[in-house]
Amino acid sequence: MSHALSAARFATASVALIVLAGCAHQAHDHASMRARHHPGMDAQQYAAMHAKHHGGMANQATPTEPVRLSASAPALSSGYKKVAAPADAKLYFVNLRNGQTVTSPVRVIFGLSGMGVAPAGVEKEGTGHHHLLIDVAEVDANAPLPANEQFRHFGLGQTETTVELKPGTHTLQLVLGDQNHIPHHPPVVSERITVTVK
Ligand SMILES: [Cu+2]
Repeated sequence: MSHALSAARFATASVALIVLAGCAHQAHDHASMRARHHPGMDAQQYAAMHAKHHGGMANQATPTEPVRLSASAPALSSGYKKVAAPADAKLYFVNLRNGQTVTSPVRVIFGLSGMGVAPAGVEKEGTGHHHLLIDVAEVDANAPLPANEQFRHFGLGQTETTVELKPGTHTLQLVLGDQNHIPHHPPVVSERITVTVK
């Protein structure tokens, strides 16, 4: 079916219809749809309208319960002063989202903005290294992150990895650690997501 033709014929009256028709596509390109059907609309307006018409289609996944993270203290009981993190620091999964179905081995790409990545052992303000938490429900924000199968360290400054996961559901989360693997103050953590391994 031609969207361009129907758009021309029915003009504004069929805007809702066209948007709903767009939903039928597995992957529709928002930018080109917007340009074709709503040339006067900017990306933000289009996103708002699109979200309204989809009515939750875009994200049907049940939210994942956040990790239980202890309140961060500026220093550890040993007197160790934590490395400060800017308030706008953001840690996120580049290629995974909550509710996604994946196949093992799972490639995980780490995203960080507002801070830099430095290897463990390197003391440099505004930096840290990645940790991937697998099926972890609780994190002590005032201690070095454990190093085991559930707490994976990327002390060379790696920004992606591939993990073997058994079939079923698993939670994934990223936590940034300083040169000594201690969470920053405030802690820099990603959303905790659930993925289903086929
Ligand atoms: Cu570490």
